[in-house]
Amino acid sequence: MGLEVWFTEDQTENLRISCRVKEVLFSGQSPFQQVAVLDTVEFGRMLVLDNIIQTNVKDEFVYHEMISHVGLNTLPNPEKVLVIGGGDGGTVREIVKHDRVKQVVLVEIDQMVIDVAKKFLPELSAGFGDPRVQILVEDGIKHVKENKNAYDMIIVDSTDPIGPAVGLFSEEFYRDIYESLREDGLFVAQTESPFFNRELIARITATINEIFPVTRLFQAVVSTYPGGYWTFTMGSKKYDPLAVDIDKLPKLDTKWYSPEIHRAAFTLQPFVKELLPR
Ligand code: AG3
Repeated sequence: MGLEVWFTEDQTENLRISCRVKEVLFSGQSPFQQVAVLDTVEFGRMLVLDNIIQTNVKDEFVYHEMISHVGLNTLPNPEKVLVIGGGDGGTVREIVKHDRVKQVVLVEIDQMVIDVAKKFLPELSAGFGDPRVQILVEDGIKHVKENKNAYDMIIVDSTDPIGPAVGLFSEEFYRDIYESLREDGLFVAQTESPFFNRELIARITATINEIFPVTRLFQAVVSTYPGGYWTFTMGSKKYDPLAVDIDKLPKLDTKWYSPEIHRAAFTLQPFVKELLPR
Protein backbone atom coordinates (compact mmCIF):
# COMPACT_ATOMS: atom_id res chain seq x y z
CA MET A 1 0.00 0.00 0.00
CA GLY A 2 1.26 3.48 -0.89
CA LEU A 3 1.63 6.56 1.27
CA GLU A 4 -1.60 7.80 2.88
CA VAL A 5 -2.10 11.57 2.97
CA TRP A 6 -5.24 13.04 4.57
CA PHE A 7 -6.62 16.58 4.82
CA THR A 8 -8.63 17.33 7.96
CA GLU A 9 -11.00 20.23 8.61
CA ASP A 10 -11.99 20.97 12.21
CA GLN A 11 -15.72 21.47 11.63
CA THR A 12 -16.25 22.29 15.30
CA GLU A 13 -13.91 22.08 18.28
CA ASN A 14 -15.07 18.49 18.71
CA LEU A 15 -15.77 17.26 15.21
CA ARG A 16 -13.56 16.72 12.19
CA ILE A 17 -13.93 15.66 8.56
CA SER A 18 -11.04 14.04 6.71
CA CYS A 19 -10.50 13.43 3.01
CA ARG A 20 -7.81 11.25 1.48
CA VAL A 21 -5.59 13.42 -0.73
CA LYS A 22 -4.12 12.29 -4.03
CA GLU A 23 -2.17 15.49 -4.64
CA VAL A 24 -1.78 19.03 -3.36
CA LEU A 25 -2.24 21.02 -6.57
CA PHE A 26 -1.73 24.45 -5.01
CA SER A 27 -0.93 25.92 -1.63
CA GLY A 28 -0.22 29.61 -1.05
CA GLN A 29 -0.70 32.49 1.36
CA SER A 30 -2.65 35.50 0.06
CA PRO A 31 -2.96 38.79 1.98
CA PHE A 32 -6.28 37.43 3.31
CA GLN A 33 -5.99 33.69 3.85
CA GLN A 34 -4.28 30.40 3.21
CA VAL A 35 -5.42 29.15 -0.20
CA ALA A 36 -5.21 25.50 -1.28
CA VAL A 37 -6.50 23.28 -4.05
CA LEU A 38 -6.39 19.57 -3.26
CA ASP A 39 -7.08 16.64 -5.51
CA THR A 40 -9.05 14.33 -3.20
CA VAL A 41 -9.98 10.70 -3.85
CA GLU A 42 -13.63 11.03 -2.81
CA PHE A 43 -14.55 14.53 -4.03
CA GLY A 44 -12.03 15.32 -6.76
CA ARG A 45 -10.59 18.82 -6.83
CA MET A 46 -11.36 20.78 -3.69
CA LEU A 47 -10.89 24.45 -2.77
CA VAL A 48 -9.76 24.96 0.83
CA LEU A 49 -9.40 28.40 2.49
CA ASP A 50 -7.77 28.66 5.92
CA ASN A 51 -8.17 24.87 6.20
CA ILE A 52 -11.94 25.09 5.65
CA ILE A 53 -13.53 23.19 2.75
CA GLN A 54 -15.23 25.70 0.42
CA THR A 55 -16.26 23.57 -2.50
CA ASN A 56 -15.33 20.54 -4.58
CA VAL A 57 -16.20 19.31 -8.05
CA LYS A 58 -18.39 16.45 -6.74
CA ASP A 59 -20.97 18.22 -4.55
CA GLU A 60 -20.56 21.89 -5.56
CA PHE A 61 -23.63 21.86 -7.81
CA VAL A 62 -26.00 21.66 -4.83
CA TYR A 63 -24.76 24.82 -3.15
CA HIS A 64 -24.20 26.83 -6.33
CA GLU A 65 -27.58 25.97 -7.86
CA MET A 66 -29.47 26.69 -4.67
CA ILE A 67 -27.76 29.98 -3.84
CA SER A 68 -28.56 31.19 -7.38
CA HIS A 69 -31.75 29.79 -8.90
CA VAL A 70 -34.17 30.06 -5.98
CA GLY A 71 -33.70 33.84 -5.88
CA LEU A 72 -33.37 34.38 -9.63
CA ASN A 73 -36.60 32.48 -10.27
CA THR A 74 -38.41 34.51 -7.62
CA LEU A 75 -37.81 37.73 -9.58
CA PRO A 76 -39.69 38.48 -12.82
CA ASN A 77 -36.76 40.42 -14.21
CA PRO A 78 -33.35 39.86 -12.56
CA GLU A 79 -31.30 41.98 -14.95
CA LYS A 80 -28.40 43.00 -12.78
CA VAL A 81 -26.92 40.59 -10.25
CA LEU A 82 -24.12 41.09 -7.73
CA VAL A 83 -22.13 38.21 -6.21
CA ILE A 84 -20.08 38.97 -3.11
CA GLY A 85 -17.32 36.42 -2.57
CA GLY A 86 -17.74 33.43 -4.85
CA GLY A 87 -14.30 33.78 -6.41
CA ASP A 88 -14.35 30.11 -7.42
CA GLY A 89 -16.96 31.01 -10.07
CA GLY A 90 -19.56 28.32 -9.31
CA THR A 91 -22.30 30.83 -8.51
CA VAL A 92 -21.57 32.97 -11.59
CA ARG A 93 -21.72 29.83 -13.76
CA GLU A 94 -25.27 29.20 -12.53
CA ILE A 95 -26.41 32.85 -12.88
CA VAL A 96 -25.40 33.08 -16.52
CA LYS A 97 -27.76 30.17 -17.32
CA HIS A 98 -30.57 32.78 -17.12
CA ASP A 99 -31.20 34.72 -20.34
CA ARG A 100 -33.01 37.42 -18.37
CA VAL A 101 -29.75 38.33 -16.61
CA LYS A 102 -28.01 41.13 -18.51
CA GLN A 103 -25.13 41.89 -16.16
CA VAL A 104 -23.27 40.02 -13.41
CA VAL A 105 -20.79 41.75 -11.11
CA LEU A 106 -18.54 39.51 -9.01
CA VAL A 107 -16.84 41.26 -6.10
CA GLU A 108 -14.18 38.99 -4.64
CA ILE A 109 -11.66 40.32 -2.14
CA ASP A 110 -8.93 37.79 -2.90
CA GLN A 111 -7.32 37.71 -6.35
CA MET A 112 -5.58 34.44 -5.50
CA VAL A 113 -8.94 32.62 -5.21
CA ILE A 114 -9.93 33.78 -8.71
CA ASP A 115 -6.54 32.78 -10.12
CA VAL A 116 -6.53 29.26 -8.67
CA ALA A 117 -10.16 28.73 -9.77
CA LYS A 118 -9.26 29.70 -13.33
CA LYS A 119 -6.26 27.40 -13.31
CA PHE A 120 -7.44 24.36 -11.31
CA LEU A 121 -11.25 24.50 -11.22
CA PRO A 122 -12.34 25.16 -14.82
CA GLU A 123 -15.69 23.41 -14.22
CA LEU A 124 -16.55 26.17 -11.74
CA SER A 125 -14.84 29.21 -13.26
CA ALA A 126 -16.24 28.57 -16.77
CA GLY A 127 -18.81 31.35 -16.35
CA PHE A 128 -16.09 34.00 -16.02
CA GLY A 129 -15.78 33.97 -19.81
CA ASP A 130 -19.38 35.10 -20.33
CA PRO A 131 -19.46 38.66 -21.78
CA ARG A 132 -22.07 39.74 -19.21
CA VAL A 133 -19.65 39.09 -16.32
CA GLN A 134 -17.48 41.75 -14.74
CA ILE A 135 -14.96 40.80 -12.02
CA LEU A 136 -13.89 43.31 -9.38
CA VAL A 137 -11.22 42.50 -6.81
CA GLU A 138 -12.32 44.61 -3.86
CA ASP A 139 -14.14 44.56 -0.54
CA GLY A 140 -17.81 43.59 -0.94
CA ILE A 141 -18.80 45.56 2.16
CA LYS A 142 -17.41 48.74 0.61
CA HIS A 143 -18.97 47.91 -2.76
CA VAL A 144 -22.54 47.68 -1.45
CA LYS A 145 -22.07 50.89 0.55
CA GLU A 146 -20.99 52.72 -2.60
CA ASN A 147 -23.59 51.30 -5.00
CA LYS A 148 -27.09 52.30 -3.96
CA ASN A 149 -30.24 51.23 -5.80
CA ALA A 150 -28.04 49.31 -8.24
CA TYR A 151 -28.94 45.60 -8.23
CA ASP A 152 -31.95 43.35 -8.69
CA MET A 153 -30.34 40.52 -6.77
CA ILE A 154 -27.35 40.21 -4.45
CA ILE A 155 -25.83 36.84 -3.56
CA VAL A 156 -23.55 36.57 -0.54
CA ASP A 157 -21.36 33.56 -1.36
CA SER A 158 -19.10 33.87 1.65
CA THR A 159 -16.83 31.77 3.84
CA ASP A 160 -17.79 30.97 7.45
CA PRO A 161 -18.37 33.92 9.82
CA ILE A 162 -14.77 34.03 11.01
CA GLY A 163 -11.81 36.10 9.83
CA PRO A 164 -12.37 38.22 6.70
CA ALA A 165 -16.07 37.26 6.41
CA VAL A 166 -17.33 38.41 9.84
CA GLY A 167 -18.64 41.70 8.41
CA LEU A 168 -20.69 39.79 5.83
CA PHE A 169 -22.93 38.52 8.65
CA SER A 170 -23.55 41.87 10.35
CA GLU A 171 -26.70 43.97 10.66
CA GLU A 172 -24.96 46.98 9.12
CA PHE A 173 -24.11 44.92 6.04
CA TYR A 174 -27.71 43.71 5.63
CA ARG A 175 -28.90 47.33 5.83
CA ASP A 176 -26.38 48.32 3.15
CA ILE A 177 -27.60 45.43 1.00
CA TYR A 178 -31.15 46.72 1.35
CA GLU A 179 -29.99 50.11 0.05
CA SER A 180 -27.96 48.57 -2.75
CA LEU A 181 -31.00 46.68 -4.07
CA ARG A 182 -33.51 48.20 -6.44
CA GLU A 183 -37.08 48.65 -5.19
CA ASP A 184 -38.21 45.09 -5.84
CA GLY A 185 -34.86 43.36 -5.31
CA LEU A 186 -33.86 40.47 -3.09
CA PHE A 187 -30.74 38.92 -1.65
CA VAL A 188 -29.66 35.39 -0.72
CA ALA A 189 -26.83 34.54 1.69
CA GLN A 190 -25.34 31.22 2.72
CA THR A 191 -26.14 30.91 6.43
CA GLU A 192 -24.41 27.79 7.75
CA SER A 193 -25.61 24.67 9.59
CA PRO A 194 -28.80 24.30 11.63
CA PHE A 195 -26.97 21.73 13.79
CA PHE A 196 -23.90 23.79 14.64
CA ASN A 197 -24.76 27.45 13.99
CA ARG A 198 -28.17 27.77 15.62
CA GLU A 199 -27.65 31.13 17.29
CA LEU A 200 -26.24 32.57 14.10
CA ILE A 201 -29.25 31.49 12.02
CA ALA A 202 -31.68 32.81 14.65
CA ARG A 203 -29.88 36.14 14.79
CA ILE A 204 -29.63 36.54 11.01
CA THR A 205 -33.27 35.68 10.30
CA ALA A 206 -34.43 38.03 13.10
CA THR A 207 -32.26 40.86 11.75
CA ILE A 208 -33.37 40.39 8.15
CA ASN A 209 -36.96 40.22 9.31
CA GLU A 210 -36.56 43.72 10.76
CA ILE A 211 -35.09 45.14 7.56
CA PHE A 212 -36.94 43.32 4.74
CA PRO A 213 -40.68 42.75 4.22
CA VAL A 214 -40.07 39.08 3.27
CA THR A 215 -37.63 36.76 5.12
CA ARG A 216 -37.28 33.12 4.07
CA LEU A 217 -34.96 30.31 5.14
CA PHE A 218 -34.32 27.36 2.82
CA GLN A 219 -32.10 24.30 2.92
CA ALA A 220 -30.06 21.80 0.92
CA VAL A 221 -27.73 18.86 1.49
CA VAL A 222 -24.02 19.59 1.04
CA SER A 223 -22.07 16.50 2.00
CA THR A 224 -18.77 18.22 2.80
CA TYR A 225 -20.16 21.00 5.04
CA PRO A 226 -20.62 20.57 8.81
CA GLY A 227 -23.70 18.48 9.46
CA GLY A 228 -24.16 17.84 5.75
CA TYR A 229 -27.25 20.03 5.95
CA TRP A 230 -27.01 23.69 4.99
CA THR A 231 -29.15 26.81 5.03
CA PHE A 232 -29.62 29.88 2.89
CA THR A 233 -31.48 33.00 3.93
CA MET A 234 -33.40 35.30 1.61
CA GLY A 235 -34.43 38.87 2.31
CA SER A 236 -36.81 40.30 -0.29
CA LYS A 237 -38.31 43.76 -0.76
CA LYS A 238 -41.36 42.57 -2.66
CA TYR A 239 -41.45 39.08 -4.16
CA ASP A 240 -42.07 35.94 -2.10
CA PRO A 241 -40.32 32.77 -3.38
CA LEU A 242 -43.31 30.76 -2.14
CA ALA A 243 -45.75 32.73 -4.29
CA VAL A 244 -43.96 31.75 -7.53
CA ASP A 245 -45.99 29.63 -9.96
CA ILE A 246 -43.59 26.72 -10.21
CA ASP A 247 -45.29 25.40 -13.35
CA LYS A 248 -44.12 28.50 -15.21
CA LEU A 249 -40.45 28.44 -14.23
CA PRO A 250 -37.89 28.50 -17.08
CA LYS A 251 -36.21 25.19 -17.98
CA LEU A 252 -32.70 25.08 -16.56
CA ASP A 253 -29.93 22.53 -16.92
CA THR A 254 -29.52 21.61 -13.23
CA LYS A 255 -28.80 18.58 -11.04
CA TRP A 256 -30.30 19.61 -7.68
CA TYR A 257 -32.59 22.57 -8.29
CA SER A 258 -35.95 21.95 -9.98
CA PRO A 259 -39.43 23.52 -9.77
CA GLU A 260 -40.39 20.98 -7.09
CA ILE A 261 -37.22 21.70 -5.13
CA HIS A 262 -37.90 25.46 -5.42
CA ARG A 263 -40.95 24.81 -3.28
CA ALA A 264 -39.69 21.91 -1.16
CA ALA A 265 -36.51 23.67 -0.03
CA PHE A 266 -38.62 25.91 2.20
CA THR A 267 -40.20 22.98 4.03
CA LEU A 268 -38.32 23.04 7.31
CA GLN A 269 -38.15 20.47 10.07
CA PRO A 270 -39.39 21.61 13.51
CA PHE A 271 -35.80 21.89 14.86
CA VAL A 272 -35.02 24.37 12.06
CA LYS A 273 -38.38 26.15 12.12
CA GLU A 274 -37.91 27.04 15.76
CA LEU A 275 -34.94 29.23 14.77
CA LEU A 276 -37.20 31.57 12.81
CA PRO A 277 -38.70 34.78 14.18
CA ARG A 278 -42.31 34.41 15.30
N1 AG3 B 1 -18.76 29.02 0.85
C1 AG3 B 1 -18.45 28.29 2.03
C2 AG3 B 1 -19.56 27.76 2.82
C3 AG3 B 1 -19.09 27.40 4.18
C4 AG3 B 1 -18.40 26.09 4.30
N2 AG3 B 1 -18.08 25.84 5.67
C5 AG3 B 1 -17.35 24.82 6.12
N3 AG3 B 1 -16.95 23.90 5.29
N4 AG3 B 1 -17.04 24.78 7.38
C6 AG3 B 1 -18.61 28.27 -0.31
C7 AG3 B 1 -18.09 29.02 -1.45
C8 AG3 B 1 -18.42 28.31 -2.70
N5 AG3 B 1 -18.57 29.19 -3.80
